Order: sequence, then C-alpha cells, then structure tokens
Amino acid sequence: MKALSEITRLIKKNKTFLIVSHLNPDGDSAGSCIALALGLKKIGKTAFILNKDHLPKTLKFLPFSNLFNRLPKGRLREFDVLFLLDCNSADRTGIKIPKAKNIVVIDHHIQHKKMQDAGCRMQDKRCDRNTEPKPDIEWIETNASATGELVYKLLEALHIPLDKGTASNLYTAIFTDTGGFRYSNTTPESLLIASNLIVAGADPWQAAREIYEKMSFNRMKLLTLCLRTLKKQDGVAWVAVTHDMFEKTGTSVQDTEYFANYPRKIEGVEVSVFFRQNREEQFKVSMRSNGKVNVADICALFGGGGHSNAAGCTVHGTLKEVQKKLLKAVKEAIKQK
Ligand SMILES: [Mn+2]
Repeated sequence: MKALSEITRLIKKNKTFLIVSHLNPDGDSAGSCIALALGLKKIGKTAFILNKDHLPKTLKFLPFSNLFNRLPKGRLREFDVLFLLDCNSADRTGIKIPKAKNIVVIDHHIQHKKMQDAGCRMQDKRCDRNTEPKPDIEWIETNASATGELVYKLLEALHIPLDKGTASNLYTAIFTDTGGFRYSNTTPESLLIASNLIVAGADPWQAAREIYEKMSFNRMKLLTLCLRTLKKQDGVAWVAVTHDMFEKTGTSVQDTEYFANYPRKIEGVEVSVFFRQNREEQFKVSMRSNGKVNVADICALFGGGGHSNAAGCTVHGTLKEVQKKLLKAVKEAIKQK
C-alpha cells in the first residue's frame, strides 16, 4: 500500500512526532494515539500526544494513559511530523494545528470534502478546508473498523514488536469502535488483529468491564433521568440530557457515553437520536442507525459527520427547536427508504 509505505519511510527519517486527535477522545482515538506514541518511542523517536480535551475517566485504565496530553515544557517547537489520528480535518481537533514539517492523516472516517459533495452547506465554516493545513500523506481506510487497526498495521510494517501495553491500547481501540465486536463494521480482519493483540497480552475482560460493564452510581442515576425523556414516532426514538440533569446527579458530559445507543434497541426503530445540552441554546446531537438509514448524511446537512450507523452534529437553538429540525430530517430520511 502506497500511503503506508510512505508513512513508514517518513517515520524512519524523522525524529520528533506530535500525535493529535479529535476532541472528546474515545477509545479508538485515545488507544491509537497512545499505541503509536509507545511504538515510536520504542524505535528511539520523540513522541507527544496533544488533545483539546482530557482523557475521560472511563479510559484512565489504558496502560500509559499518562502519555495522553503530556507535552514538553515551554513553547511547542516545530515537530518533524504531525499525525492526525481518527479524524481528517483540523476542525475535528478543536485546536489550531501546531506547526510541523509534515502532516500525516491516519483515519477511517469519510473525508470532509466528500461530505461537501453529499450536501454539506458551503456557508458553514466547518466545510471550509481552504484555511486548513494540507496533509502531505492521507491514509484513510473507511473499511477499517477502527483507526487502531491502521496503527496496528503501521507498527507491524515498522517491525515494532507488540508489548502488553501497546496491545491493550490497540485492543481497546478496536473493541470500542466495533461496539465490543457487535457492530456491522466488525470484519474478519478486526477479529484477526484482536486475536493477535490478545496473544500479545491484551485482556478482553478488562476492556469489556471498563468500557461496558461498569458505571458509577451517579451515572446510572443520570441514565434513568435520560431514559425518562424517551419518545418514539415514525421509526425514530429519542432521548435528551439537559444541564439540570447533570446538576441533579453530579455528573458531566463524559457520563453520557453510549446513551445514544439505548433508543436504537427498541423494536421497530430505525434511527435513535440523543440530544445533549452543550450551552443554554446549543445541543450536541448523536444519531445511531440500525443500518437502513445513513445517519452521516443526515448529520452532514447540519455541518456534522461520522459513520453511516453512528454520526453527530452540533445544532443551535432550544431543545424544542433543535428536536423539531433534526427529527424532521430523520423522518424524511426514513420515509425515503
Ligand atoms: Mn475511530
């Protein structure tokens, strides 16, 4: 593969690396970043991870999680190579991209410019890639279940042996993005790689317990408040979390992870929508599809994106206004199927 060999060549001839990923890091972005940093350090390189947000509590169990967002003291000097992992545009990082001699994208999301073709509105500044630094190499495989798969292949191509720490990070990356190997993006290859990662020391039960089988009491209380808002109509079901629910239960945004999946479990539901209050009049919207409707296309209409079965966008307005707009778009998409 051309991009992969170009990346290995670039790594071999350079010394300092900065690894950046999308805001609100998830298991795939965090696991991929940490595994890549560990791999680069193993072959004598300097590597740092930069993210707009802290690692969520639920991912603190990852080995070497202390590498996440631990930057060199003083001003950031120019790095030889900047990696953009698990995203392919600067706006997904939420930060101004630091200077680097080379920019490399490793990702499995559909590209923003392709989303533009799919109907992303030009007046939305999120669509404007002209102001963004242009990557020198883009390795984007939308068929990969997780960016962790690509990092696995990269480390393999560099002949870097897998240790337990790296294996656990990559296993968690693939495990979370496939929903615990349940989603339709699970492939023979993701399971094959996962198998090799277990051989190298990854612990499947630890990952399962930490990601899906563990919840603080307060988070469970938030979930019950959230599920009380459940509504269903014309093949779409939705729930919401507002600021006062966070206050009542002593929880935060991080505690809503996977809430978007619950309404999708309901029989007869094609799409589930989760509305999470960001600001007084702004909501983060997460959509999940059962496979018929491409929710990335719907979210692209509102300046967002993602995968066909899991996507999101941020929309301004009161909860009522946002729900009206979004649910109308979802119902139309369902009707067209
Ligand atoms: Mn991912």
